[in-house]
Amino acid sequence: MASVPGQRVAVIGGGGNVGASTAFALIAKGIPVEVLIVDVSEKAALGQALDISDASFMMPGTCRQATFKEAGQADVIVVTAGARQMPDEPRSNLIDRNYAIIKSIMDSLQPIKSTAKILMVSNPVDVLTHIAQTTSGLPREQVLGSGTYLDSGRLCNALSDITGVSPTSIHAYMLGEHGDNQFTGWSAARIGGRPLLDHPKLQGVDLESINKKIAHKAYDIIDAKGSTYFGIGMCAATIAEALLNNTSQVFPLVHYVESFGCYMSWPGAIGSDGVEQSFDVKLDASENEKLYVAIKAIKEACAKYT
Ligand code: 6V0
Repeated sequence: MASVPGQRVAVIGGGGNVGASTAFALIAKGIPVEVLIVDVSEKAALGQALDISDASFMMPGTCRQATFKEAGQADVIVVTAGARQMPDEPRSNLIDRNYAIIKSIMDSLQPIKSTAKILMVSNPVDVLTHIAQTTSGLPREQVLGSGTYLDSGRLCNALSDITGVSPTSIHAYMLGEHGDNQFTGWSAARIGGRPLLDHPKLQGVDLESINKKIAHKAYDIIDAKGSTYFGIGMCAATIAEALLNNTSQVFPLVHYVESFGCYMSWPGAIGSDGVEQSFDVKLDASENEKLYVAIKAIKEACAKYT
């Protein structure tokens, strides 16, 4: 099939579940983009590319297998390569295994297009975003991670069930680390221009039980079916779409937050230059304590890899 002239998204690790789900979501969203599937397992990459290209004949996008060198010239490079969590394994355990993988990928992609944006999805995503930036050589604002966007979506879905308001009209974020040190920014959350916690249907609701449900959802899915991929695939495709279309939408994404001196999941507006704005979220004292715990954990983990 003829390729679409225009923008390209490369998915590194596209032979696996999260990468293939991301590639499929890019096509299914109807984005006029050429999706390049790259994987250390060329057979897996070929299989996913052929299968997804079957789904693309009625859509404006196309999908094919590609080399690391071609991927380095893409407009958005999504990285989903790496080891995944085992049942009950914390995301932080993956770091040593995935550090070597990310470094070798950044070497194989060189020379990377100077305007490319790298979107990290592999876990632990906060630390691996830092590693991708230092090993890719791209400016900080062009390297970001999917962070707590998926967790925030889970939160908005849970709040929608309680309040009866569409999840897209609930402005609430999971913040901090995408992992065991994430927390809900309850005091900054809004619904219909009002503080979320003033909503009548949230009175008397145990907020801690919502937090626990959100934080544990990935483990529940892994326990039931081995791994999570559809939700994160749609999130990664949505972020890539915002970068390609220069939408300046706000997402809770891993990016370098100057005032914290580290990468972490925090609301930022993104467009064709990458992360364009980072927001100063006002939290209450107990949330600030959780924030400092997350900053400390991420900085300690990153210190090994500078
Ligand atoms: P998977 O299905 O095992 O796929 C991983 C793919 O990476 C495989 O096809 C491998 O062949 C490939 N791979 C390994 N090394 C390389 C390399 N050097 N170059 C290119 N490809 C390589 O795992 P799955 O897709 O389930 O998970 C991938 C990553 O996503 C893991 O790190 C997960 O922890 C992470 N997730 C992140 C989420 C998030 O919210 N950020 C959510 C779910 C999973």
